[in-house]
Amino acid sequence: QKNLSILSADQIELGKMLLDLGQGHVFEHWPDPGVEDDDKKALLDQVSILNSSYPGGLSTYIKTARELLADSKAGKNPFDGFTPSVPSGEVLTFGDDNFIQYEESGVKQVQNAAFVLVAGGLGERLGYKGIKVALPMETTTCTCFLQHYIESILSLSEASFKQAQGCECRRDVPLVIMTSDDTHERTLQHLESNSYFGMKSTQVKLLKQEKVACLADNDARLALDPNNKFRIQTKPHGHGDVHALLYSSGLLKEWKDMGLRWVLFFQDTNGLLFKAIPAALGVSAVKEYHVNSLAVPRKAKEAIGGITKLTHTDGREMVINVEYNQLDPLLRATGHPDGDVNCETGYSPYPGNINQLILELGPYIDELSKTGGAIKEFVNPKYKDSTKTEFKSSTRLECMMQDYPKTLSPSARVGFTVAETWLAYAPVKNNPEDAAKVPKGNPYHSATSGEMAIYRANCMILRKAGVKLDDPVTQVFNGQDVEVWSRVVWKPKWAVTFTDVIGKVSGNNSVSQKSTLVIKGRDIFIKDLSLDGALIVDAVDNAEVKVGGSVCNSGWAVEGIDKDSSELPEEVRIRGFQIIKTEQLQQFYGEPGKFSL
Ligand code: UGB
Repeated sequence: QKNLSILSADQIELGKMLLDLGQGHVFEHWPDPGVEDDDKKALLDQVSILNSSYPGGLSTYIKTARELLADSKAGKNPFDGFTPSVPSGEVLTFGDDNFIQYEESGVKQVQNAAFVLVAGGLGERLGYKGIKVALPMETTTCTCFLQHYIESILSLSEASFKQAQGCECRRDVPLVIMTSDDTHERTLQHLESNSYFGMKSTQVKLLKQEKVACLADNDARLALDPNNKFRIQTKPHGHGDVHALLYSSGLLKEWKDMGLRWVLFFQDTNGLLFKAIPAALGVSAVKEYHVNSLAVPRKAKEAIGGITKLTHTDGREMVINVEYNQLDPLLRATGHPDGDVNCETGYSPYPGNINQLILELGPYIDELSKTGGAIKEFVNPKYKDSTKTEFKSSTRLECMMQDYPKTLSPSARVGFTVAETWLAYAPVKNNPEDAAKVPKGNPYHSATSGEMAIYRANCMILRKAGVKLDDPVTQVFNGQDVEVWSRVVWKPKWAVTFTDVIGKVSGNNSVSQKSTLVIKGRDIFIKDLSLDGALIVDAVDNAEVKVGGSVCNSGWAVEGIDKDSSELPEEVRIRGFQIIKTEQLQQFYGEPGKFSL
């Protein structure tokens, strides 16, 4: 009461709201007016942000928190009444006719799509200090994830425009990047200092997610920062925020008015993703899926969520990701005594969620008009003891973008598309120490395995296109056994689909295991090439280059390093190897025309 005089009318309203919500403890330690007044106002400014950035405001947040905390204390099963079963979806085999047709349909749709990258996570698990999107995807060319994503979108949209020529006007395909306080400035700076990697700056929008208030106890009392009693402690709310941010930004409506039909969501460090995107988008278009999750075959009990159909006793149905630690108990509790086990394919019948979602814009807007983009949340308090009355540290509500279908009506068309893991999924999430502890045969999901997966996928694609490539050798880097294939890398402008690759590779080509092949130009045609060394070819657009004959040199080697060696940059150390460039044939064709190497 005594501090009312120093506050504005809005701040007083916010204060009253907190009192009504049973949060009086936030003000208990406030000294008399005249002492620490700026700090008091700063607290209410923070309350204002916390209130306005959450759908329904702080009152909804606290009400939901009380309900979820009570459920958690009571040990309530979130799947009570639900029976799991295997949902239906499309299983792709890279390079067969079905795959090629879906790719073609997908490319056509890219002109009608918007891309959304969720990049608010700092990647504590990876132990890398920079933002993850700036991390080199591979160290042969040192292209970072963000550059690759942007170039892939630009090349796909170019291909889409060519296919649709004559019937549609050209669009700048939008890219949204969700950032957080942890990543926003550095993401913007990375884009600006690299001229947006060739995208128009107006094509890219950054939406920053806010953190949410931490909760100190089962009564959802807001936790004050232990180092600052005038600040409410906050933590990230999870990637599920992307839906509310897209909705409140007005972008969805803008996209609808532009005539767009699809929104594609993807994560920050999966260098393979764009190899599967065209076909998955094709599946969405052909099957008219409102929601399509790109998935990979999943070994039973593997630590990624499983896409599952859940049917409730009251008739509700949904196709949804069930996190791996919940799937096994759910199956056991519903008449599957062995839980999550592999079927005759050698994989779990529940495909692995890799969190790359394709939503149809119309139904998405309809749904968000009802929910405001709020996603079903969860809470994961760490209790001090079995009485579950006190927390070890404060907790908060969290939400995941893949939980979007939870509120959809049963008539919504929710499906999935399974692509082979080697083609679609190699995230960089784990630090070297944790990766080295991964049980043999399970994926490391480290910077080491992420880079090797790119060479492997490119080699497998070239093999499918008829190129003879040596088998890989196995090497150990940072305590991880990895297959080392020839280091083949191409820019998206050279090929974004398998059809592009087939159209640019012909005759009798061979590439030895020690080789490096980097293709940077668009119209580079590989014919009768025998490569044993390093070859880097670049060309301006409209320079058509035939690459063939025998290229033999000492090449570039992959050499193990000590991860603790302080002379090397962090992005090299987390891989456990570096590329030693001894000798190469490097050609750049800078003028339009026809050339032969
Ligand atoms: N992210 C945000 O943008 N904001 C946030 O608040 C948090 C994250 P993680 P996670 O593909 O293997 C997901 O931390 O959440 C971004 C699925 O839930 O890498 O542990 C962040 O920048 C899981 O089912 O992953 O696990 C990053 O781009 C499984 O599919 C993305 O969200 C798993 O991914 C994912 O964040 C997986």
